[in-house]
Amino acid sequence: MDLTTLPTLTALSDCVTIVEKDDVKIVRIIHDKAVAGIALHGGHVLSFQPKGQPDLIWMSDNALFDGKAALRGGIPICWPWFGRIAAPAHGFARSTEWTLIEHRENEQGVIISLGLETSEQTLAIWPHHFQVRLLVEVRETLQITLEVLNTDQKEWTFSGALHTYLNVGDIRQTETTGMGLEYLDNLNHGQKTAGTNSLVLTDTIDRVYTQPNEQIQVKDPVLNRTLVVKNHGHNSAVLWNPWSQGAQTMADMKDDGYQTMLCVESTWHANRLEDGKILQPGERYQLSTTLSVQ
Ligand code: TA6
Repeated sequence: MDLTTLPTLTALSDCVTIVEKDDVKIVRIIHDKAVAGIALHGGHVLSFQPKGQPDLIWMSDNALFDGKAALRGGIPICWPWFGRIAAPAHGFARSTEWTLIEHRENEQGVIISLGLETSEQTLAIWPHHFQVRLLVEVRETLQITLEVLNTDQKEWTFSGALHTYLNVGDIRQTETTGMGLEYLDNLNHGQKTAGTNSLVLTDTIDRVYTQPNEQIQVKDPVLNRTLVVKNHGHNSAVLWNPWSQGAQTMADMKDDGYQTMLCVESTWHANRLEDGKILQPGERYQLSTTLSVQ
């Protein structure tokens, strides 16, 4: 997504400005090492372009920047749950306004910190007290860390994902390795299945890999690069592409949008809300992902 043409609302420093697209405010970073953008709506990374590279992140041309809907593409923050185990799907964090807490920069890059806390609105959906920080570190690589803190008197459980949409030249020529072998197949009632190490997609896929390698590699001969994804604090990694039949059902994705995207997600997966990761009062937990070009 080209952020450079969006008009500036406020300049926060030499590298960091607040810009606006339709009804969504965006923290825009223009640094020697990379250009990036994070929407305050959803705490959603929209773009990450290290110098000399096409965007690592895919954004839908039809994404709705109305400040209400979750944005299609980018890195949606799925929290406090992943999937459709409660409503709204993938939790409320991706469709809630976050606050800009801090920005820092040096010659290596820029660090942005966003926050989300309990409000009447969140309590109506999920009756627990929390504080969440999203640390976005924009350098030659992109690192995103979601840190959740239980500020309640009682324990609660959560699941979630950093639901990264990677930008690829042609999905049919893209080879993914490192997802591990065992997966739960969401296209077959979550059935536990044994897979292969190398994946070149020819149809829709929606899988929760339960034993991913430390590094996942996405080899893209069209853009002539290999993307490397390193996740931490996860219990699984999700691979998703809706293919043409899925894209046709989504108003915020063009029919051919699936051809240039692949979701590789850092996930804490649970089949039910109550089976999620337990967090005691005062306890913190971090889920992160790092993207780089090899
Ligand atoms: O992460 C894969 C997935 O959970 C799929 O099942 C698919 O529906 C996708 O996320 C997108 O979900 P969304 O609610 O953004 O349409």
